[in-house]
Formats: sequence, C-alpha cells, structure tokens
Amino acid sequence: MKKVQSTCNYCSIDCNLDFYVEGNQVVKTVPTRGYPVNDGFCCIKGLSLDKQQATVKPGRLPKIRQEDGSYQEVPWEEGFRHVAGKLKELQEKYGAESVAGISTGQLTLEEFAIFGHVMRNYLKTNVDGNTRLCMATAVVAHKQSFGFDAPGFTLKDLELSDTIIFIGANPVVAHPVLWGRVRQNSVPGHKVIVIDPRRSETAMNADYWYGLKWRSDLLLCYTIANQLIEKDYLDHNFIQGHTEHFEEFKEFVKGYTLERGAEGTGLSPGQITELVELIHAGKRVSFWWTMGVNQGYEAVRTAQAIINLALMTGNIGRPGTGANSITGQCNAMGSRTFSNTAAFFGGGDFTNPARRGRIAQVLGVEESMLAEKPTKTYNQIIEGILAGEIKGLWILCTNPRHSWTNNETFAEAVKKLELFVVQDIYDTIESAEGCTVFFPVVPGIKKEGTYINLERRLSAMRPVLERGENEISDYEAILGVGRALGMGDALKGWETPQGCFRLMRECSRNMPCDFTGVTWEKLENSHGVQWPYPEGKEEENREEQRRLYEDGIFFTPSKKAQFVFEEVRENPLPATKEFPYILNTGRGSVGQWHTQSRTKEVKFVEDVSVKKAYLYMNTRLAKEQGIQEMDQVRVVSVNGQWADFAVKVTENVQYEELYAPIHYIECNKLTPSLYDPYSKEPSYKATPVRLEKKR
Ligand SMILES: Nc1nc2c(c(=O)[nH]1)N[C@H]1C(S)=C(S)[C@@H](COP(=O)(O)OP(=O)(O)OC[C@H]3O[C@@H](n4cnc5c(=O)[nH]c(N)nc54)[C@H](O)[C@@H]3O)O[C@H]1N2
Ligand SMILES: Nc1nc2c(c(=O)[nH]1)N[C@H]1C(S)=C(S)[C@@H](COP(=O)(O)OP(=O)(O)OC[C@H]3O[C@@H](n4cnc5c(=O)[nH]c(N)nc54)[C@H](O)[C@@H]3O)O[C@H]1N2
Ligand code: SF4
Ligand SMILES: [Mo]
Repeated sequence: MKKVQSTCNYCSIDCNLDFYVEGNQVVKTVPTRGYPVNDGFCCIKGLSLDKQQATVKPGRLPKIRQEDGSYQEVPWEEGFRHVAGKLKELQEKYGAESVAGISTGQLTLEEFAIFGHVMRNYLKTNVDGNTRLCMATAVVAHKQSFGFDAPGFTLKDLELSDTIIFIGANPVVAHPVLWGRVRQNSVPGHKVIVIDPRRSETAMNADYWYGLKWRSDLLLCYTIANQLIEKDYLDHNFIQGHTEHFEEFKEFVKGYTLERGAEGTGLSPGQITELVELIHAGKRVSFWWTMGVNQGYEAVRTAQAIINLALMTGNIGRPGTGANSITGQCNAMGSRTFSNTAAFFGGGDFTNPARRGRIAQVLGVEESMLAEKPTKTYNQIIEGILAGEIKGLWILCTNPRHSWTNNETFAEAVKKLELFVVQDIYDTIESAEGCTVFFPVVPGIKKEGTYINLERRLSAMRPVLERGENEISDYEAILGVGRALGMGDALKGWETPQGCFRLMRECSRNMPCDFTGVTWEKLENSHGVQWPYPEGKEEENREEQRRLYEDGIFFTPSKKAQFVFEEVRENPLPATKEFPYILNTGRGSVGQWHTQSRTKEVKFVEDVSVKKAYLYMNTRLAKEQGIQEMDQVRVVSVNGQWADFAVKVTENVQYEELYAPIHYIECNKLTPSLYDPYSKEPSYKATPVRLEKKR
C-alpha cells in the first residue's frame, strides 16, 4: 500500500491528508498528523475527497457542439486546435479584447498562472476569476492599508488571542478546522465575539453575539473607533511609529456618535459600549472577517475600518492579534498573486517599468508581450458579452450560471457567444449548458501543483491516483491550447507544472511574497511553508507558524500602515414598502460546497442535505404570514426575478431577514447587480425582496 500526502482542494485551510492507495484506488484517507494547519483533523469534505472524485468519469474526450446542437467528441489535439483557431478568428474579426476568460481560486497555482500567461500576456485579453466574488474586497483593502495584499496572521493566532472577534464570518460551517483552532485556545478567560445580523452557528457557540442590522458594519466600526478615541483606549506609540493619517481619521470619526451608531446598527448604546470595553480589556485582540464584510456595496471601506481598529489599538503584528481576512477557496491566496489578472505574477503593477523588465526577463519574453493593464472585472466581462463586445469566453473550475450574482444575466449572456469553452470535471454543471466546447479534465486527486492557504502557506498537491488514457489535467489543457495558438518559445519553461513553479518562484523574488527558498521537492511530504521564505534566509524563517508585521513595518512606500476611511454611504438598495424584507445569503452546511457539483456526489453528504432550495424565516414573520415549516413561498426580488423556496422557521434570523443557503441555483436568481465601487465584488448579502405565499 502506498501513502501519498496531498492537499484538500475545497476550502482555504488547505488541510493535508494522507491517502493510502492500493491498485490505483484510495482505500483510506487520514488527515496528516503533525501538519501545522490541521494536525490530524479535517472536515467531512476532505475526508470524502476520494469518494467525490471517484464519481468523475475517467478517459473522456473534449466535446464540440455541432450545428444541430449535438456534441461530438474529438481527440484532445483537435480540441486544442479548434479552441485556438476560434480564439484567433474572433480576435482578428472583433479585436483582441473580444475574447475573455473566467478563472478560479480552486486550481493549482501553476494552472491559473499558465492561463494568465496564455490569455493575458499572449492574447492580450481579459481574465478575471471567481475570487472577484470572494476576496477582491480584502485584496484592495490590504493593498491600500498595508501596501500589499498580505494578510499577516498565522492560524496559531487563534490559539493565542484573548479576544477573538468574528465579523461576517461563520467558521463553524465554513472553516471548521479554523474553528477547531479557536477551541484549542487555552488563554484563561478568552472571549469569542460574533458580529453578524444572523444568529449563525458561530454566534450560537460564542460568548457574545451582536446581531446588528445588515450592512451597518461600517457605521459600527466608526462608532467604536470614535469611542476608543474619546476614552483614550489607544496605543499611541504604535499609531505614532507605524501608521499614517490617524489625525485626519480622529477628526473624521467625531461625527460617529454613540447615538448615531446605535440608531443605524440597531444595537443599543450599551451593547456598543460593551464591545468597546471588550476591545480595550483585551491584551491580544484579533479581528477576523469573511464574506459578511467582503460582499457589500461599501465593503472595502468596511474591511479597512476593521483594520483601523486593530491599528489604533496596536493589535497587529503581535501573537494573537491582527485584522485578519479569512480566505474562502483552497487557492484563492495563490490566484490573488499568481494569476496575472489584477497584478503581475508575484505582485506589482502592469505599468511599473522595473517590474515589467523583471517579469519579461524571468519569462524569457519581450516586454511587449506582457499584459499592459489590469483585467476587466468579472461584471465588465459579463456586461461586455451582453453588449456584444465579447464573443468568446473560456471558463474553468467555476460555475457562474449558478454562483454569479443575478445569475439569469449569465444565462442570457452566454447565448450571445460564438465560442464558449467550459473546462470542468463534470459536464453536468449548470454552466456547461449551451457551451460550444467542453474540456473534461481530471480532478485534483490526479494532479500535481501548489496551493497557498489563508495564512500564506504553500503546500503540495501530489497525484494520488494514476491517470488513464486521454486523461489530462487543467495544466495540460491550457498548455495544449497555448501550443496550438503558436506560442512557441513563449512557452519555454512552462512545459510542466514544476517548470511553471520555478518561473513563479523567480517572479516572487524580492517581492513581499518571496518564496525563492522553497523548492518543489522540499514541499513534498512537508509541513508546508509560509511566504515570505526568501532564498538564503531559510534559517531565519525556520518557525513553522509565522506572522507578518511583527517589526511594525508595512509594505507602503513610507513603511507605515494607512488609516483609510470614507463617509458611510446611503444604502443604494434599501428595503422599501414594496420590498420590505432582506435576503441574506451564505453557506448552508459543512458538507455542502458552493454550487454542489462536487458534494452532491457524496452519498453521506447528500443523504443529510436538503434537496431543494430553502430559506430561514423568523418565527414571528412566519406566523404573521400564516406560513408553516416547509411551506413553499415565492420570493420576488428587487432585481425583477422570483423564485420558490421551502421555509424553515427559526429564531435565528431577524424579523425582516430571510437567509438562503447559496447551494441552490434559486439563490442567485434573486441577488442584484450591485458592486463595491473599489473591488467590484458583488453585494450578495442584502437583497430587498417581498414574499408571496404559494398556494
Ligand atoms: N461548507 C462550506 N464551507 C465553505 C464554503 C462552502 O461553500 N461550503 N465556501 C468557502 C468559501 S469560497 C468562502 S468565501 C467561505 C465563506 O465563509 P463565510 O464568509 O464565513 O460564510 P458565509 O456564510 O458566506 O457568510 C458569513 C456570515 O456573514 C453574515 N452576514 C451577512 N450580512 C452581514 C452583514 O451585513 N454584516 C455582518 N457582520 N455579517 C453579515 C451571514 O449571516 C453569515 O453568517 O467559506 C468557505 N468554506
Ligand atoms: N448569493 C451568494 N452567492 C455567492 C456567494 C455568497 O456568499 N452568496 N459566495 C461567492 C463566493 S465567495 C464564491 S468563492 C463563489 C463560488 O462559486 P463557483 O466557483 O462557481 O462554485 P464551485 O461550485 O466551487 O465551482 C467550482 C467548479 O469547478 C469544478 N471543478 C472542481 N475541481 C476541478 C478541477 O480540478 N478542474 C476544473 N477545471 N474544474 C473543477 C466543479 O465541478 C465546479 O463546477 O460563489 C459566490 N457566490
Ligand atoms: S476544513 Fe477545508 S481544507 Fe480542511 S478538509 Fe475541510 S474543506 Fe478541506
Ligand atoms: Mo469564496
């Protein structure tokens, strides 16, 4: 029996697992002991990886849609030629930017890197990722406040913190292993605090729950900041030595009085004061935020308002502290820095001459081949298709027909495409409907590559099972199209994932994410390595759980962190008489993953999952509406669409609030086309709706 250590490719924790293999079948899966992230633990999704991936049919060939709508299988080489030919044809006919890609945070670093090279450099076009739906807000917030997209924490901080504050994060469901780390916290008297309009599973397990009004976090943070200043609960040395613009911030928050904060958040003045005192009493306060913050119309400023609280109280860079953004997908951190979409490989602006020169040198191409500007954003790509400007789309490892906000717009858009390539492990996903080409690729269990987790840790994915005839990986599919495009020498060094890893490592040199001290071989069967890990400084970075900013030095030109702030905006989509309720959305259960293409394949997850779309409704509202448990209601959204849901009656949502898990396509039928102005991340979590009972 052979043992292969590899990485779970669901969530951003990147648990490592030992797969025991006999006769090319997994006979046992055990969470890797001693791995610093999950040390012998994992969740049901990781444990059932082999079962899910066993449902991916082996040995399939690409399919091309024929004039009569039927699909014909073709050999891989022909598939590559077809896609390459079409991409070129469209570009010649309609211009370079008439084709686009939608990438992902769930592939290996090498896979989205080569996609970024082919599409963004060689074809000079746009590729955005599903990370736009998820982490774009944190990226912008980090860049502006810290100077680089560099979350500073290590998971160990959860065990060392005496005051753990979750804002718009539900780790009990979404990051169970992270929640496990909270439970391992043995600091006497430590407190867990949850800020969430909903009494989430995490709120139920916390010491304090602040059930504020949806979308009022920014107001709450400014009110808290003002209180901290008024009471002089500040770390003056830290502010003075390591930050900029505090004086302006201090003036700015004066308008955020306790009364105003209480009125807008729906919390009582006493609750806000209690929170202020809790922050002040903590010696090691850590703030953790996820999608309840990132997915809003003033999300970037909200994330930065959380960062401001950490900065002004000196809760950053020390054990158990930080303003910490929790990442979602297994390799979202990798895609943020190595997908060549919003910034160069390894970071840096596309217009920075020094960076251009360096990247061109590493990749061995002319500078003129490199992408010249950040990509069009996801919403601009969809709008471009709808406007008839984009005629070709290649999506991989994401299911936007289901997950995109206001998802009927995606269905509408793809009807206009002349080329629509879908690359996935399942051809049954909603997004594959109507594609002109389907590329069936092997699942993670048959691939190799690198992942970066939420605390910047690189880990190795290594093939657990051998591949059979015609089975190719995402990497090879993209490389195949690149070759068919005639990229020639521009693909030198890119022949294998390992080669790509070396190129990316070199691109990271002297950047904040420098991992030049990591080798492909050393990563295998390892404990993973957090960046930064520069060559020549391995000894200095020997610790397995490292945090950034311990020296109080940030990545901005002045080396100081920035207080960034802006007045609270009026909600562009408030509840109205016509749409009096607010649809909140998010994860439903530990076993279900996003659009469920994968987890519905696992019998023991499927057996306990609700089969049809449902939502949670407050007991009082249900009573008023004459609605009983599991009755069907029709929900009509401000976006003009409606959908039917079964009702689960609960005390855990507010009276005006409905909560729908995202694992059903109905959910995003109702969400609006509304984005944060800076990150362009969709505002998924607060849609005005009305109810109609179905008879
Ligand atoms: N089982 C499972 N785990 C997952 C995933 C999955 O699909 N299934 N997906 C992974 C991914 S990609 C991601 S990004 C993460 C997401 O992880 P989380 O962000 O933790 O999960 P969500 O359920 O999207 O949202 C978290 C909370 O935000 C709250 N919220 C909504 N509006 C507001 C608001 O205005 N203010 C505040 N403070 N809170 C609000 C919601 O009520 C919800 O409880 O989970 C990852 N883990
Ligand atoms: N209303 C609402 N909507 C949301 C959210 C929300 O909180 N509320 N959250 C948003 C967030 S945070 C996220 S991250 C997105 C997620 O949205 P998606 O990325 O669309 O969701 P997934 O179901 O993870 O899609 C991954 C796809 O990749 C396929 N796949 C798996 N492994 C491989 C592989 O190795 N290769 C290839 N090529 N394909 C593979 C799967 O079959 C699946 O079709 O949803 C967003 N949508
Ligand atoms: S916690 Fe995340 S990485 Fe760990 S097994 Fe579960 S889904 Fe996989
Ligand atoms: Mo996500």
